[in-house]
Amino acid sequence: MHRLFVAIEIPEGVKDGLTALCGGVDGARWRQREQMHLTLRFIGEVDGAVARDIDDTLRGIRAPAFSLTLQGTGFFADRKRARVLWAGVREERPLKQLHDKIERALADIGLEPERRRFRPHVTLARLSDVPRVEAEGYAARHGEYASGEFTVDRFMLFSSYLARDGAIYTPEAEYPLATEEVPV
Ligand code: 3AM
Repeated sequence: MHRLFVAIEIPEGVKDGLTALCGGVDGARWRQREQMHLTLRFIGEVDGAVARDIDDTLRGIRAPAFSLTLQGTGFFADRKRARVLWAGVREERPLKQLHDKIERALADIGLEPERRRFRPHVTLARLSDVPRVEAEGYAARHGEYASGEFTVDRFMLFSSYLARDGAIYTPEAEYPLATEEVPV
């Protein structure tokens, strides 16, 4: 079985800025640079035949390259506890369009639809037992964060291996996005 997800890689220079955001909250398990990415679609455990179907259908996606800027920080929380600290994105539309194409391609091969709304973010930390107010303070302190603009000219299929001291993410396949106008 393979535990798979679709994501965009973060350039090393942008990771420098993200790494600088990783500190100052007790109870945060900060992401290592090699764990940083922007998830487009979590797939989960599939067998080898389904993994090959996934690769085929993702390879058939035609979508344009686009520019992306990370901006701001925030958190996901339940009622009392914050669970995840993240960096956000400035302009969600191109990501959502790519996400929707991926969702349709996966539905075409029979995968269950993702019911949760897509909220693009780069996870910076997972939290255990951190009160909401701590995360609110963190997000307020780093509200001015913005990366430089970078080009997204491919997306990736990753596998995730849950090791004892954190997840190991391995790129399994890459899918180019079109960087030139297609003549009509
Ligand atoms: O990239 P981030 O950190 O946003 O939280 C997991 C991680 O997201 C998420 O998939 C990414 C790669 O592991 N993930 C793990 N299990 C999940 C699930 N059951 C999940 N997302 C949705 N449903």
